[in-house]
Amino acid sequence: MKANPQESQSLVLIVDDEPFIRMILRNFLEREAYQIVEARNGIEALTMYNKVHPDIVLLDAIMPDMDGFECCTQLQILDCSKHIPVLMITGLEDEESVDRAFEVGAMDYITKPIHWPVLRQRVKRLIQQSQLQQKLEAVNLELQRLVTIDGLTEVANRRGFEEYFYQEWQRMKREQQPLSLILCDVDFFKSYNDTYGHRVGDRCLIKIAQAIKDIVKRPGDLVARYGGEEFAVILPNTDTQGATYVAEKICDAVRKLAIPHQNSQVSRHVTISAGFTTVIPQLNSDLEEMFAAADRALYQAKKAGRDRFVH
Ligand code: GH3
Ligand code: MG
Ligand code: MG
Ligand code: MG
Repeated sequence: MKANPQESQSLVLIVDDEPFIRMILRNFLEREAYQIVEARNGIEALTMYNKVHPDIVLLDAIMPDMDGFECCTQLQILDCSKHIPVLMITGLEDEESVDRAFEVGAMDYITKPIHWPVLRQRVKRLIQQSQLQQKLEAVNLELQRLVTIDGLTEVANRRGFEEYFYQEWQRMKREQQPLSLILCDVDFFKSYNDTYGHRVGDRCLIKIAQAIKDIVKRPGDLVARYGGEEFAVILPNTDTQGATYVAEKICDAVRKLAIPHQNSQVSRHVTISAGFTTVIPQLNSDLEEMFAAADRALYQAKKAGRDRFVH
């Protein structure tokens, strides 16, 4: 029974100090349509691993320079997230060696003389498991990303906002750097919905989110929709002057979208109000107080006539 086509492209790293063992393993696995690379000891194996990133490592235990146990330990350190399948193939049959092999991260263990049908199945299964594991990890990462993204506007959602705000708050506290938070709220948006309908309202929010994203582009900055028609911008390492610049540009960009709003009481177009605050987080200060300060500034902007920012 041959390996299936997907596995046939898999790359096997054979590590053994005996040329004869390497040769018979190579011959057998090449017949199974695997690609093969070889190493003569642990040190060569690590170099080769870094160079070609094989799908599986067949690892002898006793070798000069660096043995299989040490090599396996080092492989886990190199790529701890990738779950490299290491299959130990060794003459050592004692309990201690078996235990040690699994402790240092080997995924499977077979003894010499090699039972070829068993080897074939183990190699096949280990590669399949590792590929499945990698796919699951990719799906998991994507899911983690999705739960922090707002489905409508594709900026961060409230959860993404809260996680990032907390993270950057802690970082700015450690680094004693200024953190700025801008809160934006669309003016008279209830009447916008009442006038144009909820779907047009949604499209308006998408445009506003995009306009904000186009301005807030520095790596480390985050745009979020933290409420219905409320957006937040987190600006790490940004002082009052920087935040003033960004807040002004955001208000201006929304004005320039020139989205008609015939029932707005401040303009013929959709506008936003914004409030921001800048702090260097201290040990005894807390981030809810920072959020509340930005919210108070936003309220002041509303009270002062909307279509403006206050800090
Ligand atoms: P103000 O200038 O004081 O902010 O007035 P406002 O009408 O914007 O304030 P209010 O908080 O009373 O209304 C917010 C409105 O935003 C309520 C709701 O109709 C609308 N809204 C909230 N979330 C969404 C959404 O996801 N889609 C749409 N289309 N509208 C939303
Ligand atoms: Mg050996
Ligand atoms: Mg609101
Ligand atoms: Mg509003």
